[in-house]
Amino acid sequence: LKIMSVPTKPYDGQKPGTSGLRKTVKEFQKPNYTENFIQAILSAVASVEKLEKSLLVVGGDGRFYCEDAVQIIAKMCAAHKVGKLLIGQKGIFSTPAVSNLIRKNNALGGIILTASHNPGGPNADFGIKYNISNGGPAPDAFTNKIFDHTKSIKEYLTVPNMTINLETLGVQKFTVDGVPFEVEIIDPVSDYVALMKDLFDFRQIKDLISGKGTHKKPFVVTFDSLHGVTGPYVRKIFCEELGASKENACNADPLPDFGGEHPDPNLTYAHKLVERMQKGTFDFGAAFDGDGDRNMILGKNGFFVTPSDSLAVIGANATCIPYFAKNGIKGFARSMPTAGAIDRVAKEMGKELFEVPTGWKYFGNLMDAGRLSLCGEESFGTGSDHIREKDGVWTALAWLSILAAHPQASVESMVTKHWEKYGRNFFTRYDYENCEDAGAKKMMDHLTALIHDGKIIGKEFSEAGKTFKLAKIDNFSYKDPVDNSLSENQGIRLLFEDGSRLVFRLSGTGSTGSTIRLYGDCYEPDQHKMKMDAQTILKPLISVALQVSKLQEFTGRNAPTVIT
Ligand code: VG1
Ligand code: CO
Repeated sequence: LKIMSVPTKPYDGQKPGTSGLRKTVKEFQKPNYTENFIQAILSAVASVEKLEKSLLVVGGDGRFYCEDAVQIIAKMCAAHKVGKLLIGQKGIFSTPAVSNLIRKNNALGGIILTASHNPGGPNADFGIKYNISNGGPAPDAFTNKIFDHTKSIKEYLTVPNMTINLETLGVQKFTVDGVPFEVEIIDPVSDYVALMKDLFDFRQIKDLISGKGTHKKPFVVTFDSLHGVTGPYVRKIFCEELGASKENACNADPLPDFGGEHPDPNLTYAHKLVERMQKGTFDFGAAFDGDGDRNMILGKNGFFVTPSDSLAVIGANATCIPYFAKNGIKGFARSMPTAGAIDRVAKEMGKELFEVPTGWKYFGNLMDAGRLSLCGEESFGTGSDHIREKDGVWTALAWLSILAAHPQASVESMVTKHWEKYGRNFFTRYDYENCEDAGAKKMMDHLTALIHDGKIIGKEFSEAGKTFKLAKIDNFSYKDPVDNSLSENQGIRLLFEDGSRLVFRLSGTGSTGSTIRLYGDCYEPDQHKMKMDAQTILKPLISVALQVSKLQEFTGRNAPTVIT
């Protein structure tokens, strides 16, 4: 086989966002579009590390175009004299599985093919993301390097006549310009299952599900994989290993278009699970996103656990999880817009608490430095330092471990007891998807002007009988305590005197237009208000947000696309 250099020209807009490059499939199918971006990744890697003879992990969530992309990547890696690729059968790996495999095999890195919770199919989205040797998403400094390469690219290297067989497990050997190149196709599930068995006590969870001993009756669990990548992981772990019934693993066959829906585990897009739970026959329900790093946890009758609360409950009960019981908790972290429920747990336990920008890449350094064990984001992401990605299936196992250690407890009782002890952080997020770029930018510029002007500080806003006095307004910036790198402009924050917060930022994961995210949260110690609806509690605060930002005026939107 021979290496070939193919001349090419830069494409605009190949800037990796919050989690890699996400565009429409049609965009990735443009001549050389995918090749350009892969070349930029490989050039960026080669500029800091030895790519020759290295090991890389490659796989994705099974969405449309995954297999084509794997073939392109294999040809190009061979041309760059990479030693070996570890690829999931049919090109499939969940994002957490890739993170694990990079770490387990001391790989140089991995290329993950996913647009996560975005829809898939020929008319929907695709994405490519590079993860570094710690198993986590490449940090900003590295993705900026990739972006620089996309802007100056003139050629890419490939081995046009090489095709790999993605079906058959085992090693395939090639010789490229006299140099050996190897591909190994592996079962996407087994290494991940082994890891979970290390972290959790499967016996204990199995007893909970079957209703053995102190549990007295079976704890009925159900899962919705939304036709994303987690289906095979759910079947193996929850059904085969832990005894959950097969019918209760729903939508567990990965489909290239996710059945035409959004593989996004929230109340809007996973409404079928919500409805199933509302029937009252299940004790526990969990849904996962396309690439398996997000989760939604529900209790009996559809009791919804806000991700910010889920993180706090897991934190407060961490010793129920063997991994934490053994290693201890080094520290906690959350992304800035995530409500501060975990902060109260950290304080009580005397642990460090970090507030980082949105996106999982900011947690990696803290974990590598041994300062962070458990972290999460409001966007249905929870995880620990067992890998360097958030992990949906892990979160469901964490919840089941905690429930197994509390016989007769329910998801709801765990959460309400938590509120009784710590008070409740109410949280909501309004997403205005696919707004016109110009309008969204004008709104952010308007808010930025308010920061510079400063006159708004001290101003009182009254809505629906509540008054909020603005204490501070800024654009969040984060200095990484490990490498001192600075990440600026991570979201405009309005902090009020009573502790309520509003955050505005533009999404970095959409494929077209601008998505505005508006986050609101407040803290409520009053026991009488514990069980109130978050939307009711936060309505006045959101009204203030709309008033201050002039969102409706700038975008023409009267209502959000999604509320979580
Ligand atoms: C969103 C979420 C963020 C998450 C990111 C990747 O980013 O808000 O919390 O880390 O998606 O998740 P943004 O920039 O659109 O707000 V995933 O499951 O798409 O890898
Ligand atoms: Co995801």
